[in-house]
Amino acid sequence: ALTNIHLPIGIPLDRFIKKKQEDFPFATGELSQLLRDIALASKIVNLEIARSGLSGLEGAFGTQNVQGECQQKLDILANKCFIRALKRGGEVCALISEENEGVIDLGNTQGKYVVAMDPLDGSSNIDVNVSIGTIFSIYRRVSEVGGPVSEADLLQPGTKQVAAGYTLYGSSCMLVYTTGNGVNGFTYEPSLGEFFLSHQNIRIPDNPTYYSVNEGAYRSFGADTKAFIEYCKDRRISARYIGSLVADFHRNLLKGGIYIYPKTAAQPNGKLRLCYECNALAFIAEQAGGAASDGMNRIMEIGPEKYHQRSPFYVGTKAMVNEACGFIDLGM
Ligand code: AHM
Ligand code: MG
Repeated sequence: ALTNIHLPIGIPLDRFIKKKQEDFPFATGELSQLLRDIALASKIVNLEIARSGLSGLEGAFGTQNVQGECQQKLDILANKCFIRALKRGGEVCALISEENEGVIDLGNTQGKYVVAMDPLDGSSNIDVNVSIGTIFSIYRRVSEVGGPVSEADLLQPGTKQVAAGYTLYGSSCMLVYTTGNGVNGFTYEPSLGEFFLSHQNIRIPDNPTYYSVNEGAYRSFGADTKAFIEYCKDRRISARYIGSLVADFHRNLLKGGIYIYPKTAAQPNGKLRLCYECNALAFIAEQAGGAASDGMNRIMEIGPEKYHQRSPFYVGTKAMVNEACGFIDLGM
């Protein structure tokens, strides 16, 4: 019977992007093209992740990135893949990546956009078949089109993002993005090779379903973070922590909750990077009705001074983020 035929219910990502572009009669289609390039690179990375245990792509590459972190083979592959897609696409003149110290000039002098990205986040989970992700922020360049790229292009506050999103390589592969007009999620259908709209206009639930923090580091947390964790326990809020930011964020986005990476004794600015980890998720959280803070300031209003700048990160359901920030001890 026809009822046994499984058709994807949502429209394909390409069609969705095109439909959205039609709402802006003066749009040139460049941002749409850029989003399609990111989707294409995501599909390739997804494929490589899925077969990495067979293709010899598991394990360390043997080098360190600028942060002194050990690079995995898949980190390098994903980085190359996104750089290549954005170079060929032509809309992006330059990008910063977790894997490269400086700005990567793509040679697209006519490109209007710059990108900040973590090509493959969740290093500790790459080799153990646990969800990982790609995070991206897109900005309009502030330097003149046609001229050289400037540092200021890539050090814009998150409020200047024109689009941001992530791809989650999880039990299914999903691409979630915003252009500042709500958040939509697309699930990859591997046999058709397409992302289809599956989560329209995502709103983060108000209920405090989960708190997510690496409690193994509890002893090095400040009194404020410890107090907030105790407060969560008093309220019998469930703990969930994958150790992959995209996956932890995504779960809390759909179910309600807070993700925290606070400052610690050893890491006074936390671990996560403002430009290519925090800002994109902050934009999505806010667009879904949530919030993101460094404990004191709205994440998106922090003007970055360095490409790889770190920031404490509190993101998720608005009330929980406000409560967590209410515990911040200014004297700490
Ligand atoms: P990475 O960019 O090296 O993968 O590090 C970022 C990751 C996040 O995905 C995750 O939330 C966090 O580091 C986990 O850190 P920890 O192991 O300290 O809890
Ligand atoms: Mg990362």
